[in-house]
Amino acid sequence: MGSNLGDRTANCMLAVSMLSAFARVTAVSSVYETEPVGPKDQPDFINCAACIETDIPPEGLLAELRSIEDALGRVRSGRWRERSIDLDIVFYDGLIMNTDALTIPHPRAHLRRFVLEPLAEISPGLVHPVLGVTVSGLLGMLKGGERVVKTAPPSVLFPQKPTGY
Ligand code: A4P
Ligand code: MG
Repeated sequence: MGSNLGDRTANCMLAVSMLSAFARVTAVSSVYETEPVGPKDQPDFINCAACIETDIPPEGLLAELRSIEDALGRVRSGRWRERSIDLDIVFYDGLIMNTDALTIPHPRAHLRRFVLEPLAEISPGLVHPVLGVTVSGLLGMLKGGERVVKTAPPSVLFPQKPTGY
């Protein structure tokens, strides 16, 4: 997830809390401040990653993520532009799919430090189903790129105790 408008960390925290209303949140990453990829005339992002368990299929999950984005006041001002919250599906099990609405794995995730650093923290051994490389392997293959700095621990995002259901 990413936010670069308003109280960026609070937006991510609220998004995790709204995810936990319908899915089991099994892990959250630290909070990272990241330089924008794409247009530079916008604020730095806060990015983080969550792992969830759910029975909801990908299309339904995307609809849930959309409604969280709407609830957190996202205004769609253009591709790669500033937003209060962006919730993307990076991986879904080992699923590979490509429809008009949904590409899984996310087609640019493996190229982005702001995705791979948080993900490597919670799922370093997860294998990218198309590339056949682990998340930590993909991170190791990245050269340079935009600045990514850890700013807060996972407990800031998800202070609740695991529900254990
Ligand atoms: N869509 C397709 N596949 C997916 C998926 N796996 N997960 C479709 C979520 N959505 C998916 O998304 C546009 C369309 O993507 C949706 O209608 C959905 O059906 P959007 O959230 O409305 O727009 P967007 O995020 O601006 O577009 P896009 O192309 O997905 O952007 P990216 O590639 O996700 O990049 N820099 C930093 N530092 N941190 C960031 O978080 N984010 C972006 C957005 C650019 N630069 C950034 C960051
Ligand atoms: Mg998005």
